[in-house]
Amino acid sequence: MSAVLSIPAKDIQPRELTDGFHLVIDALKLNDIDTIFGLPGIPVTDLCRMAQAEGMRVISFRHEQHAGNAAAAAGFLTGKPGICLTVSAPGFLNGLTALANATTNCFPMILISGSSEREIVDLQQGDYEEMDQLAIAKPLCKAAYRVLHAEDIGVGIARAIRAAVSGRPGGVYLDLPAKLFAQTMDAEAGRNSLIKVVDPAPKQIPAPDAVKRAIDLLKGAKKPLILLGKGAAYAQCDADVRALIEKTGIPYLPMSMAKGLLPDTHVQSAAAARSYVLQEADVVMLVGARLNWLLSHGKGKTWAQDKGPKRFIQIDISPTEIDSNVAIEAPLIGDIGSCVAALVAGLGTNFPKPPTDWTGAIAERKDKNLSKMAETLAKRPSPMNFHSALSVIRDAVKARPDAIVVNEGANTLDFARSIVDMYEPRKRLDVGTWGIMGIGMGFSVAAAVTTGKPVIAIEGDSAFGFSGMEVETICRYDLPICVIVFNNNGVYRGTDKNPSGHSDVAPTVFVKNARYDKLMEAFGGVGINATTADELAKGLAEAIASGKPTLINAVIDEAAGTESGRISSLNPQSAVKK
Ligand code: ADP
Ligand code: TPW
Repeated sequence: MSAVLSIPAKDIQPRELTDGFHLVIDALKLNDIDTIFGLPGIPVTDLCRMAQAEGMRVISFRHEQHAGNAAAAAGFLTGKPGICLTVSAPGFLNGLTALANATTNCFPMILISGSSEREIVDLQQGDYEEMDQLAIAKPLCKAAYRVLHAEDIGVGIARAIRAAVSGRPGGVYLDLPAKLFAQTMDAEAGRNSLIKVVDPAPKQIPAPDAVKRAIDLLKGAKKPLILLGKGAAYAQCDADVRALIEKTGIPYLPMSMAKGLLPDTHVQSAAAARSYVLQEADVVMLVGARLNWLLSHGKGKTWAQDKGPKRFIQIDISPTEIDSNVAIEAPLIGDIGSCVAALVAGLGTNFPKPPTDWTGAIAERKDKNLSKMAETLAKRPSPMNFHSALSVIRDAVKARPDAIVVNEGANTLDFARSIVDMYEPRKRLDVGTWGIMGIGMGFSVAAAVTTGKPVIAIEGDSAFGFSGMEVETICRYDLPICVIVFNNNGVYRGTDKNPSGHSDVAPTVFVKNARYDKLMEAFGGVGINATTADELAKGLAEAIASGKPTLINAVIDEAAGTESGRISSLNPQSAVKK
């Protein structure tokens, strides 16, 4: 008999144990992740409770899609993966749209979902919430992993973090079966199994010859243009981006979520002459922006392709993005911080300023368009239209440039993007690459939770409806969010008629004169019904000053705006005349 076994039972010290629940929490905390956005239920209810008990912020939502959107926005704002936690099958599926949207937009997030018993799921024996979640998630995100043993939790979370933030950021799915949470192991072995991820998003330094190629092309340009995309905002190298723009003197256009990287009022911003510069430029440098539909794929009328092809420089971390739509003459592969710093260093002291006939022509068009816009914004029609309501918000953001603007809708989006100037980086969150509706309240909650700054959500009435129930979440956590619903009684406008004579209203029409403000009041927030620009201005100023959850129902002319806003041309047309 061995000596160990001869120790009397009363003298054996119980060993300290840990379990799956605690290992997940410890692994997240070890990697400086302090917030979970989620929705409790079997098998993650205790995980939510314990995470809170262990000092994490656990923000519970009313629907997983909004928790997922919050995680994605937190990822964009902080550069750390946002965490969304859901239950199995339906909860997982509800979170999946947000995961796919995050991946599409290159935002780092991790969707962690509980799942049912593998043995039963794989034999399809009908478990509670049975679903092969890993297989379903895989094509919709950047990476997907499942952890079956408590001792692998550290590795699973480390891999998920690295996959989310390294290279082109994106969404990662982490499948945690219910049984894993209760698995126990020795506490010290558990601690030792965790991994603190070292250098999760390693710098990628561009090759010197690629830098030289880009600078040479820029130098030779007669009409150069720089396009800043949300990748440049995400990269958090604001001073270098500004130095690149200002040292070269090249006019630039910000994509919507790159607004504020430099103040929209910057003398080199060509936003107010957008169509002109896209058509006229001869060399275009893309910085963290893809030539997708939002940029008309780099071809066609928008780019005056008939006048000859443009020459492109593209900075991106993803080598396969290059040549995706048109030929890129000078690809610059690396992280934007390193690439922009290398360009700035390579400019030297005698980099030629762009020709004054180019900058002068832009300035002339800008001045004309801006004074036309100022005239429109000064009008005070009754009822309000998009311009008069947005001019009020424009002033409010000017007064509080640290406020974060969240924006969705069709006309509400298009007009706000061009009317509401942004002054600081990463202050604008919107529908992104998909033009997805439903990000409003999730993004707003994340913005408030991660920054503590005031949030102004500019929402079409249809857009708001996708996540409207989360006003309860906003009130529950007492977040400084002012939601402004542009209420024009329908999807796009509220004027459609049912041609059939049936009493059903047209498919784009909502209940007339709805009072969205009452929704906020139902949960203890402040509701305001604004029928004039003055009422809107007063309500918004009070909301920002008080920091109280507020919803302003801004009554907008139901005939204002256009179908689908600025992208009407994407609507397929029927050839059949009735
Ligand atoms: P926008 O919609 O503003 O035009 P996109 O989402 O189309 O922007 O493009 C963002 C691009 O930025 C993506 O191609 C992505 O690979 C790239 N990107 C994201 N983060 C970085 C980074 N840190 N360094 C370099 N490129 C990045
Ligand atoms: C997930 C299609 C694009 S814009 C929009 C819808 C339904 C709403 C427009 O009405 P709204 O805006 O918000 O009242 P406004 O400013 O013109 O008055 N489902 C998803 N995403 C999209 N993009 C749609 C549907 C859509």
